[in-house]
Amino acid sequence: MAVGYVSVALAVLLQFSAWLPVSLQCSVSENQTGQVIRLLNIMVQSENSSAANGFAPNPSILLALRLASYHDNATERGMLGRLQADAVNRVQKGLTFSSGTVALYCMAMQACCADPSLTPAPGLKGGKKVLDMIKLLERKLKGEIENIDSKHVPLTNYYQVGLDILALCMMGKPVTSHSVQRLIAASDNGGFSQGKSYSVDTASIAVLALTCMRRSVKPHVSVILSLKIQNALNRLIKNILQETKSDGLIGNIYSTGLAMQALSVASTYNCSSTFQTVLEHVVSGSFENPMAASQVTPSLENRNYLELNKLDCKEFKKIPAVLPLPPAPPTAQQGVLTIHYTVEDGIHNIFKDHIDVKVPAGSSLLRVMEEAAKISPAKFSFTVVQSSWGPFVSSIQGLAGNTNDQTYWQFLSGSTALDQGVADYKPHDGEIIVAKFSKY
Ligand code: B12
Repeated sequence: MAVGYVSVALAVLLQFSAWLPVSLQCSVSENQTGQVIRLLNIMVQSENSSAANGFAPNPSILLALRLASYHDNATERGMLGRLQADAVNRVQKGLTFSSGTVALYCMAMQACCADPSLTPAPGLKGGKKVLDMIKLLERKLKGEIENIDSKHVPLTNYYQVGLDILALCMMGKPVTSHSVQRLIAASDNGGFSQGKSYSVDTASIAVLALTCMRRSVKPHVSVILSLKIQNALNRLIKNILQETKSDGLIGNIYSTGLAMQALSVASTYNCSSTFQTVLEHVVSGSFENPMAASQVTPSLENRNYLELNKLDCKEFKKIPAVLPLPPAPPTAQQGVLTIHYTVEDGIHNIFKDHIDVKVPAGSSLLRVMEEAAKISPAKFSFTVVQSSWGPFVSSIQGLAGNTNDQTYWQFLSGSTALDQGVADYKPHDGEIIVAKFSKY
């Protein structure tokens, strides 16, 4: 009886709360649209400059631009053409093309209403006029799954396996139940963790992929698979929600956008405090990195990757004129900063070197590392590889991270892992920065 009263009271409360304006704020209101436009401009400007420099476009950015309600037609069209040309070039020359990159290329093409299986390829070997990106993605996913079967780890990572399944499913292509079950098994057996922390980003992509699969698998054809997918989704949603912080962020600020997409398609959650905190971060400049902007923008307008094949490619609402960005606020610290920088082999414990570095206020961690390398190259020289997020530190003191061994250079402030890369993170005076060779 008591339970009955409680549930009636709860039902009334839930109905009532639906009328409270605060619970409705899960996407930008009219007077907040400027923040979305600012992020769109950051992405458009970065793409225009990479086009001018002959760099390949970023498919995550094209995806985000296509999902937005405002558009820059010329940039999007130009990006699609360059994306198609880059895919053909990579295949022709046998350049690196990871499975997740192929998946993002396919999703971006699809969002532009271009069929990825008919990618124009004028100079392809064998007289073929088109490149079939879907077949390529199927082969890439097969490679990932075979590696999991034989070596218990994907060729890349489970974030990319999730992207592969999501892209194939969004293109209406069958995904083997074995592949889906490999993703589910990883989600249950710690495959989504990086070191000590749970990757909300990976879990969110898996939720989007599995939600797409759940919608496409006919329950009467495969009752068991449908049930397995639904149960996995329930567990993933629970895990993601468990990572919610007191300010509403889920994981960290850079995973929250993807988490919002996942939660909005697969469950009901109180999005308002999450949304408000994300918006505050947009205002305070946490998303100046165009890749970060691309992953958060869809959720600011309550959009998600499962909508990418429903977009209208004719109707464009132009992005209002580029608003002049306000000048960057003056950095609180002026003058010179001292950073205590340590480089440590945390796996074989062979070396641990320390240096105090002086840099001008407002310098990035990359600048600190460059200064350290100038002073003592034998101990602090390092290499980077460029990625969609900026420079990724691949080796320090000649010791390089490796996907097979699951090793990498992790960056910490004291004992807390940084949530930005070395080019974006700006250390403060007296900060202890540790680069630690670690396992993930
Ligand atoms: C997998 C992963 C890793 C793996 C990559 C190796 C592997 N096994 O593939 C490992 C564990 C090594 C890693 C390391 C780091 N990561 Co990481 N990573 C991811 C994750 C979950 C997926 C990346 C991916 O495969 N994308 C898909 C493919 C197709 O795109 P891609 O651009 O080709 O992917 C490559 C790059 O993204 C690169 N990479 C991965 N992480 C980072 C971080 C930075 C700053 C850079 C420049 C490059 C980079 O490795 C990918 C595989 O080759 C993303 C989540 C996300 N939301 O994007 C976080 C993510 C990109 N990482 C992040 C961070 C902060 C880091 C670290 C700086 C953490 C730290 N404190 O040390 C380090 C990088 C330090 C360094 N050496 O420079 C943040 C970046 C946020 C930001 N604003 O910059 C993200 C968004 C996670 C988060 N929510 O905090 N990462």
